Amino acid sequence: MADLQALIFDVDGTLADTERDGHRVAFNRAFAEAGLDWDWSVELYGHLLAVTGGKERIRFYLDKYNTGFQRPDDLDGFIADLHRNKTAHYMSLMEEGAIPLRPGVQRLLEQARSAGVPLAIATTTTPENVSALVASTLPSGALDWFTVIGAGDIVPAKKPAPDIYQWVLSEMDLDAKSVIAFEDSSHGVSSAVGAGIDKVVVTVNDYTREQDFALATVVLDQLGEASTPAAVLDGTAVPPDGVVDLDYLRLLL
Ligand code: XBP
Ligand code: MG
Repeated sequence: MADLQALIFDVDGTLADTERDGHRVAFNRAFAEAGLDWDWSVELYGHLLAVTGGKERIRFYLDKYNTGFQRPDDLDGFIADLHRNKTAHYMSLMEEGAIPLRPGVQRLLEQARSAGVPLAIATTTTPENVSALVASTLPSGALDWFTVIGAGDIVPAKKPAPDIYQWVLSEMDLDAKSVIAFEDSSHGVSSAVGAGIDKVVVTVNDYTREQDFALATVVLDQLGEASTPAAVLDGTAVPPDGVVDLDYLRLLL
């Protein structure tokens, strides 16, 4: 059994349910401010999540769902401006405390810190968004709980490509077989597994529940607290009392 060297967390959908009431709302506010009549409904946004990365998602929307839009000559610049404004709106939403952490997240982060197990982040979202979420949900200075934060355009290819997990593993000089990744989506699992991580704990949400998680180690509805125990949706490793803790994770490894 390898020694557990780090826990690597995805952000959107895993640390917090940020997509529907955070990112989606921020995109729509940026569109309205730019005078665009685009409105990403809860349902449409579920389809748009097929592509990770906000700039990439806007382009996908134009290619697939809004082909009649008269594109400006500098489409890249247009999308970059829209996305910059979307990030500002997202950060404001986080400052207002719009989205809490998912059950069990803070408990597990704190347990790992106490036990000296390093924490890291591997996400496709913009780095400022990670800082804003952490600042609005965890104690002051909690960004420093994470040894490495891999986010956004730091790698050229976003999930499901393995690049962001490879980057985090390389920055921390870690063997992929000695870490556990936490994800909410099949793209995230593909990214982690592609980087050689074969222990991936999935906590699903409403957008990802029906996805294919054949490559995940275990699929849960949440990390669990004593008062709200986690349910196993797929896999044989049942967390004792429905609470994902370090003992359980070490057994997975
Ligand atoms: C999250 C994403 C992100 C956010 C939007 O995927 O795809 O793009 O939706 O953030 P994952 P930005 O949880 O797999 O990392 O607009 O900052 O890209
Ligand atoms: Mg995610």
